[in-house]
Amino acid sequence: MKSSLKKEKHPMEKLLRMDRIPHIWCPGCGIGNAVSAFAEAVQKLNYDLDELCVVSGIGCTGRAAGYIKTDSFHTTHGRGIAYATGVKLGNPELKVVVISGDGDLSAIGGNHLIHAARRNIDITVICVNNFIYAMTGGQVAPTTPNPAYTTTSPFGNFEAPVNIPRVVEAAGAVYVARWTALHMRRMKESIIEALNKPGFSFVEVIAPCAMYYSRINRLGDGLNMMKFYYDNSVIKHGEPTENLDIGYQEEIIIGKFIDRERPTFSESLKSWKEEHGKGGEGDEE
Ligand SMILES: Cc1ncc(C[n+]2csc(CCOP(=O)(O)OP(=O)(O)O)c2C)c(N)n1
Ligand code: SF4
Repeated sequence: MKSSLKKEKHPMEKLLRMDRIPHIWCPGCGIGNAVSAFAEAVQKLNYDLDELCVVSGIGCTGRAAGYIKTDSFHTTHGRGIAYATGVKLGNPELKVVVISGDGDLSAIGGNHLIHAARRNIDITVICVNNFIYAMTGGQVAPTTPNPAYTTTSPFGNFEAPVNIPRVVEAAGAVYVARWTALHMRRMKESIIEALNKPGFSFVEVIAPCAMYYSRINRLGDGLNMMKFYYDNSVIKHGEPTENLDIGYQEEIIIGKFIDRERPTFSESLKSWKEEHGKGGEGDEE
């Protein structure tokens, strides 16, 4: 007997590598929301997919590049931004986006994060911050609040957590925003703004790791955590980034904090060349 079930098309089929679905992410994980918001932003902007490149490092979030149907790179741990910089300089016409985790971007990749923002490389970084190294079993991360429990902080974390928006602002990012994984519409709009912004743009997404962070801290399932983050966040556009520290189960300030102009790396390079010639002052041409 023929099945009467109609095979429904996935609404994002054009943007996702459907042959890789089902994805690896746990039920209740917040990474999918960030990827959905990104896909919706790309759909809304109507990009030609040949003009877009997505780069990720390693980690659960780092798998994002593998599911998006553009040219993409799943790179080494912490090196997504370095690869993205290379891609952008090799083909300045491309829109280059990095989607990766807080550990990947702010720990092992922290140096690249700072210097890409300083140079104002024209890329957009979407950082899924779940306060933990999830893929490797829930170790403490630079973002872990005090005194959260992790597999490597069994008595609670006492190290001062990094405030990533503050770091990227101080380094020179031209666009900095933060949302929670349930702020789907605002997250999408923010990603659109970031993609449209010439220079280094950064969107942080506060998301649950339902598997490790929530279990060891007895915070319920992923949906409980997402709802908690949503209900306990307050939108404060333009808030100074020094006020954006995140405490353990405390209020989270979200919004658009930085939207400013600086010459991009390519613009600076072009004007330098115009002023100094091909090889700078010592050029003997
Ligand atoms: C050079 C190197 N060091 C360590 C690892 C192990 N490793 C893989 S993913 C990861 C952390 C990922 O954490 P995060 O970026 O926060 O991503 P999440 O899994 O939480 O999304 C680590 C330490 C690695 N793959 N390569
Ligand atoms: S381990 Fe955590 S971060 Fe990784 S897919 Fe599962 S819920 Fe998401």
